Amino acid sequence: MKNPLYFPSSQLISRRRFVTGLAAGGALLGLGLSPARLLATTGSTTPMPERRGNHFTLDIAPLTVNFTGAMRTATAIGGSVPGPVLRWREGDTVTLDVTNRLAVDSSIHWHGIILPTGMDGVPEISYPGIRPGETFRYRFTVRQSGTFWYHSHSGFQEQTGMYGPIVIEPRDQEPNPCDRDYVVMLSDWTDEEPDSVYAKLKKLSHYYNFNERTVGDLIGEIREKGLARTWNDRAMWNRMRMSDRDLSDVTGYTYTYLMNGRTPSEGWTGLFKPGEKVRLRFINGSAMTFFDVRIPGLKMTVVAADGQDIQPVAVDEFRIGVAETYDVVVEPDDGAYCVFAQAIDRSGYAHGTLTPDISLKAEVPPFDPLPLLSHKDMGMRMNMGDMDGSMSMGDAGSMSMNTMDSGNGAMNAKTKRESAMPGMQPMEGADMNNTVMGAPAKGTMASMPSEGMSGLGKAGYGSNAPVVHVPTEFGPHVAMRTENPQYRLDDPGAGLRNNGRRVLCYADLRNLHPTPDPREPEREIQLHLTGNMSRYMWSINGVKYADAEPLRFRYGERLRITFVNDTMMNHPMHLHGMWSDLETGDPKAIPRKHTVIVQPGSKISYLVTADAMGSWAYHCHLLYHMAGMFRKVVVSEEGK
Ligand SMILES: [Cu+2]
Repeated sequence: MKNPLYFPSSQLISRRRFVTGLAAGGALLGLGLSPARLLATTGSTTPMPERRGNHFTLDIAPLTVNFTGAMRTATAIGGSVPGPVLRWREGDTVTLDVTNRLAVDSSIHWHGIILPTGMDGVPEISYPGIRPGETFRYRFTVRQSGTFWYHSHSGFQEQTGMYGPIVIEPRDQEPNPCDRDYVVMLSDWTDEEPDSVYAKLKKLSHYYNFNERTVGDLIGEIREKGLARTWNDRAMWNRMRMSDRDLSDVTGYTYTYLMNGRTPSEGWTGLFKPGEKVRLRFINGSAMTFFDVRIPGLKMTVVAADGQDIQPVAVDEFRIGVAETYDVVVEPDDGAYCVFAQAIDRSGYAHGTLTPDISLKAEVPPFDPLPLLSHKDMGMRMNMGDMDGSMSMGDAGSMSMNTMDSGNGAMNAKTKRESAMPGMQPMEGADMNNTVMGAPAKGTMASMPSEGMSGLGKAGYGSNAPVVHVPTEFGPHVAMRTENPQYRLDDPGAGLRNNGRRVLCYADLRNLHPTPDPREPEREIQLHLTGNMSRYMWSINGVKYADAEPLRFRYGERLRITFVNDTMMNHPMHLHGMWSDLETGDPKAIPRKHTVIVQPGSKISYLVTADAMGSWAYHCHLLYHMAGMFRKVVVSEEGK
């Protein structure tokens, strides 16, 4: 690929920022260097700081850090970035005294932990937050085990370092005993103030995205596809004010990606003895970054997702969305291995080394090619034969967009009427194979039993409800609406399709234990993830949080949430206080997650047992999307 990093002249980079990018690896591409030429230096093996027991004292305080060659002030919890690993035991009652030594309000949320609403740590929803100088005592009984994490739920503090891992030892026997156990926490650091990052995104949403096509790319594309088709494709993307390389809002241009707080130039190091089983607990504690993770030369057996044991599945690679966790078991033999976590937009990476010998080095692999978003990522109808998703605008037809120049009422009225059509077709599930890569794998929705094709759809198989774009979704604040969103559980996502590796996808997730609540859903709520990238406005059903009514669940009910993604980005949706039982095609082994990626232009469904009274947060976990793409959930006896 020629000149994949294109620096618009209007965005001259300062020397300092260039060094930042270099540290992140992203700028190496611009220089024509491959990260493969860098050998991972085996850094120190200083373990992550760790606290154990059932009474913890944690301070939130400023901390001077230097990740890029420049001194900056982080917001740290427990004296380090990331914060210390908190080790709890299932069944224990833990007490956590958290003192705010900042000049501003703060908070700590225990991500994925099932607890009373008052202990959840979300300002204005669970409690008032922690004022400067105050100590808040959290106290709750730990009713689960596995890998989780904690972070600030105030402003942009999470971006400045307020996050840390939680590991909960099971009360019963661990189903996958290992000889070694490491936390691998991924995160994204910027030397900029998060407020300034956000302001730049508001002003120019492409500010950090240098993956726009160059003139050279255009010439190559014309040669390959012909002028007419190239023109159609590009005209469409331009009308949408989006780019087929819009994978991340914020990139390696400003971010330095960290693994357990180590920069790419240091790397994290984990030691093992040959023959040992090593458990790696991956946690994505980033503000904005999805990572694609692999360990060249090693199969990874995924044994837990979001802290919950699953039926083991051996893969070469997995994508981890913001706030998700995956536990994998590896069995390395003699030699050093690179734990490689490249950002989804290939603008940088975090890495570590698994090695039996501190002096052994593992080579950092080159980046994978830049993923291109396809029409599939827009939820367009596709021809059966068009498996690669590349097709011209003329073929797609029914995609609806609001554009700056044609987003008028007449057009909206027309698209609204049309949009109701695809979902009305009774056999909506029947053409799901269209979007599956290659042959349908297990968990394909096409295997849905026919008796489940009426009403709400059987628990475990997803929804039969028509996709409806509600009136609030129409207007300049919503740039696009997907016309034919599909379940894409078998799709590993843009950049990971057909890459020759066995890549984890949601269809692989099967709970290790029988589905805890096998009831059928009593009702379904369809939520559309909406936005306008060019204005950097994000919302649900076209309504931002500030203008939204709470979602109301009736205590004890079993309901289904179906998300439809009417944007071009992945959104990791996080429901607090209750599990998201992801419908991956097996009602007997429904996996429980706390954070579910909704792929661009797709839909996804999960079941929720409303077993937690009170008020809860429900939001996209991309930090700069959260203000708009957020809802309060109220669980009460009456449910209204
Ligand atoms: Cu989002």
